[in-house]
Amino acid sequence: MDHEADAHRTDLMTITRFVLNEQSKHPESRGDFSILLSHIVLGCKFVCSAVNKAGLAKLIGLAGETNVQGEEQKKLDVLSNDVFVKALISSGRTCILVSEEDEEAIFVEPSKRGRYCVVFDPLDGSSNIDCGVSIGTIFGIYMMKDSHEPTLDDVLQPGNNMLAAGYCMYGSSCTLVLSTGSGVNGFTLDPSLGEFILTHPDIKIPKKGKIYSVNEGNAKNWDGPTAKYVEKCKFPKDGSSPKSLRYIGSMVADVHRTLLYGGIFMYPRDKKSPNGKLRVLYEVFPMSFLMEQAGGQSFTGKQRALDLVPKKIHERSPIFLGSYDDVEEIKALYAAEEKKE
Ligand code: AFP
Repeated sequence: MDHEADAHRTDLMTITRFVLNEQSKHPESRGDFSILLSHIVLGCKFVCSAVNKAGLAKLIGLAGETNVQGEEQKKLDVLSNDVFVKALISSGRTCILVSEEDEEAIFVEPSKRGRYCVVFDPLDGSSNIDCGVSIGTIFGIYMMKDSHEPTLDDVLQPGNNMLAAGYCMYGSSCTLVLSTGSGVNGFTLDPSLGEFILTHPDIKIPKKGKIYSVNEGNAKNWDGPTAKYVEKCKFPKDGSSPKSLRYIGSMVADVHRTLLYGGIFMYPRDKKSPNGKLRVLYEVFPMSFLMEQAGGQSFTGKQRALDLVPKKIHERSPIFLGSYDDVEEIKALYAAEEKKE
């Protein structure tokens, strides 16, 4: 009998225990962040359960509304947004919420207000719901610097100022990946316990990967550096093997694979979309934060993604993120292009 393995199996590191351990490293902490996180975790569990029941509960289908990006909203989007907004406000720890589903930022009423600003996409990849492909929730957390009346400027901060970021993937299992600024850890929901258990401690992205991930259907409109990079992936001239292409079209799933296996995920600008497609505050920043914390990089085609200062809450940006060496290559191609201009 393997007593050591048994001891390990019975000594479960739940996300609550993990966060409390982290909190104890900061004696000045009042536990506000742990409370906020427990409300986010509750939202993720609720959405996970709703996603799993979607077909049965006839939740799939259009809710008849259109979101701020002009996309038709599914019932699950509406539901997930409601759940997260309510969970975040009821935590008593938030002051401003920015959701992909709401055109305007939500300013929490003073009696329920706390110090944190949360930016989130409650159900990213929603066009994949009907065919059962992995989808997810993405979130980023900022803290108000002082106790002034909250304004939009409190969320229009560079990603570098984020305190924490994460995503929850609703796939073959429900996985929550989190960084509070000292590494990245992954937790898997044990449905029988209803608890997220630490299953992927201290995730580090491989320095170089064998996979590139991009919507090649947009290739005819790409700029020079993106086209050159993808050409190099397919027809390397240095004797190395071509890279494999994997693209799900659901950012959480594509980024999760990139984080675990290495490689690069790209949503570049193109002639039709000069700013790409993905949203700075609740897609680009949280994923870039996680990538850097795992030892990778994130680049917009012009600068380090986390240095961007958004001017609008639903702003978009091109993005290249993943293994350090792979992002270095795309950076070199953009630098060469800039020299020519
Ligand atoms: P949906 O929420 O409309 O499915 O969009 C998902 C997404 O925002 C992101 O999760 C994907 O990485 C990206 O869009 C896929 O976009 P393309 O369909 O243009 O490749």
